[in-house]
Amino acid sequence: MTQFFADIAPITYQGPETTNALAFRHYNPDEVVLGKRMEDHLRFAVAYWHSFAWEGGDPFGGQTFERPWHPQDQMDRAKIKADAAFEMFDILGQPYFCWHDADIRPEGADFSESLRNFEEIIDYFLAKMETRKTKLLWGTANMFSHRRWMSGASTNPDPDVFAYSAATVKTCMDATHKMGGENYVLWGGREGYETLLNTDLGRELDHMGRFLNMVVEYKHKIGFKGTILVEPKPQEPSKHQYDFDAATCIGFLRKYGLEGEVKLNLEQGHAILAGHSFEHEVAVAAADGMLGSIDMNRNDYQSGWDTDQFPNNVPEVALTYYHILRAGGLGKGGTNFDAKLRRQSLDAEDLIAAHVGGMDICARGLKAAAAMVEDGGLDTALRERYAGWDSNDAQEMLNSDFDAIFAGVLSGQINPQPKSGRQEILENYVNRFV
Ligand code: XLS
Ligand code: NI
Ligand code: NI
Repeated sequence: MTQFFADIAPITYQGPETTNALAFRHYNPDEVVLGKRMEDHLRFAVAYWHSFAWEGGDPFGGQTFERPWHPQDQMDRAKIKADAAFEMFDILGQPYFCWHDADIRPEGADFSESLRNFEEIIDYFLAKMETRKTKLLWGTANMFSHRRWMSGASTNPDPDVFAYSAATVKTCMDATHKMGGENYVLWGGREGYETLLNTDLGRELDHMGRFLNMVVEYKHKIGFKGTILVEPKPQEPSKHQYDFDAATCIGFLRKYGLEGEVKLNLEQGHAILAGHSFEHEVAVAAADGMLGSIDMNRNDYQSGWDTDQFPNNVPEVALTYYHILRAGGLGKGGTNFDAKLRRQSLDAEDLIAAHVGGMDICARGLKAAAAMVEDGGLDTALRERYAGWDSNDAQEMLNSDFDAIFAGVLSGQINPQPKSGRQEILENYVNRFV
């Protein structure tokens, strides 16, 4: 036992009426929602980087947190960090967690030392996982923090960095595979540009497309059964990122022949940065069968950067899970809290409370979404709105051509009559559930 979470008992479900600040009011893992346990719907994951590697810095100031595993440059402290992380997983009953290589091991003097550190920590994790329920939702490579990645990883103008990226992703895929990870994620924070004055955009996209094909080829070579996921984000840290949003990623995957192999990991804050709602991103991915997993956080609507706060808005979360349920659920994906404390939230208790609150908000959202699915009101409204397309004439029109359609319209048989979109009525309907 580390002393970090010493006074905090495992969190239990106590129902909506409890006044206990460290209890679940809505997240009841065994409660059955639409025929499935809540835990199996939501598949929560802790993000190692925000909860254990981030030190509380922002662009104007450095570290605010003081943790027993700081500074994070030694293997013994990386193990103390792992001990604390797994204690938190136990306290919360977390089914999953996610890591970047750089979150879990200190950087070595060269590639091989970094790899040795990484492999030692992976084995340290594996020993802990033998006696616990917590599994790996996904692993990923941090190819954006160290200065070598400043001009990109697979899109770097320097082929040596492409090579370093390939070797790095190979090691992270190997570790994810060894840990039984259910997905592997690629988020390209520096895969984009600062200025087009120094950027050959077409060449960089081709390199990224080839790189992602190598990821898929390697997945099959080692027999990894998890899903490869790309995580869209429009900007930050790069001025422009190639994986801008779900629609852009889907076009990219098609262009490079990857649509059957790669799905999307969608993040709420990234959706907002791209000028979308989260449910828009989920609906776009679902429409193409590319919904993989979600990173759950919320962004500040005023600040214009990725604030990565824990979710606390039930209506937003409910509509997101509504679209997830309508798409058949998260499958092998999950709800990863890619969310961090505010830098003034110094205590171990803050870290637990943030997750408890996030899990409760998601549970409330899921229950509201499930109630809407069961009630079927939105489905009925959609069916009625598109009912005209159920007729044979309408279906035949899709197989005809402009001349045939033109003849029908000219004859006066077709005379469109506008109908209400009923938006306010539908918004009022949703408010009955959230
Ligand atoms: C950053 C991203 C990152 C990915 C994993 O904004 O959300 O945390 O989820 O590299
Ligand atoms: Ni993010
Ligand atoms: Ni993310």
